[in-house]
Amino acid sequence: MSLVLIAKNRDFTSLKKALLEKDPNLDVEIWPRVENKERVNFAVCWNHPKHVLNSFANLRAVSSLGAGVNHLLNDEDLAEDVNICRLITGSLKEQMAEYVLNAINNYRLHTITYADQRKEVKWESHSSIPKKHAPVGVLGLGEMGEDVATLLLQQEYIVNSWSRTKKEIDGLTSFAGNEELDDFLGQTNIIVNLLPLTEETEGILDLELFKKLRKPGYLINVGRGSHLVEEDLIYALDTGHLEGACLDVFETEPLPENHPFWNRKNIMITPHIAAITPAKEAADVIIENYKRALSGMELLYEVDRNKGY
Ligand code: NDP
Ligand code: OXD
Repeated sequence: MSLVLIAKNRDFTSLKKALLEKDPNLDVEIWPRVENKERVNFAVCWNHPKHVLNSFANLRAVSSLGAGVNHLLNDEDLAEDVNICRLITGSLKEQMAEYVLNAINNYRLHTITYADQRKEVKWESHSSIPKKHAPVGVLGLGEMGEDVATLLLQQEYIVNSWSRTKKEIDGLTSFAGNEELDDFLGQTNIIVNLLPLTEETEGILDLELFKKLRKPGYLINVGRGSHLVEEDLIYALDTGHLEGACLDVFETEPLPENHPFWNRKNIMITPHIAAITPAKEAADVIIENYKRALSGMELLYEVDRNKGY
């Protein structure tokens, strides 16, 4: 029995070390150096290459190295009876909440504008946007979205959320389903995308959606690049439907050097770092799920293939 770590261009040294520190008897291999593929029962994947998973005939479960599983659900080679799970840790949620709060504060307090002005030796003040004039709308109130909303509520923001099912959190206004999306947008200035990428949510961040936001609108995309229609963002910024955006995820990563987003002062860009899975915490969840997979138990954060997340 063995566990394999699979990714393109990723150094797994610290994760392997953390796994072996927790359980020295574990048999951990790093793809592509897998001695005996027949022995592999569990895989941990991030941006794995095509057709690699069907080379493991005795695979029982696959874990994402993060919260998103679109890369696994889109893998047509993954057999129906292989269970899929996500990797959620406390620190992942905390980092995400801090990232979003920071992005909102940068926007409200014009931090990026002042950094740009410094380069131009320009002394000019801008009024900050009061919290009460900037209701935040969180698209997707799952593991990440809930922590983001909770931190923003603690910071006395007005917070709305949109999900498939209604949520009950003190102080939060919850909207659910397609029929309530327009109401949610109409009460939101700063929109934070934390939806999973599914057939239903792909391309959801488009011009139609931006037009329905309260003005001034601001976008924070920490979900996936394919949630956003990139040319619609440019158009929305040029026509005043949005004032700016903070993007952590992109259709193509790394963002190509000649991409138009790089030249936009009102687009803040980070290289997919909003929340990074820490090796030690990841090792705890991976080992627990490896044991569960071997004994046929339900996995932690198991994905419902029918729902698509
Ligand atoms: P969850 O699966 O825990 O939550 C998903 C949320 O989206 C749920 O509230 C769900 O509703 C809602 N949702 C799903 N489909 C729809 C739909 N069609 N209409 C309305 N609501 C919908 O996901 P996580 O919070 O763990 O993560 C969300 C995404 O964030 C990940 O898939 C990943 O892409 C991204 N991510 C990005 C990171 C980064 O570093 N940039 C780090 C971590 C995650 P309901 O609650 O009703 O089921
Ligand atoms: C994740 C991510 O899904 O980092 O965890 O994007």
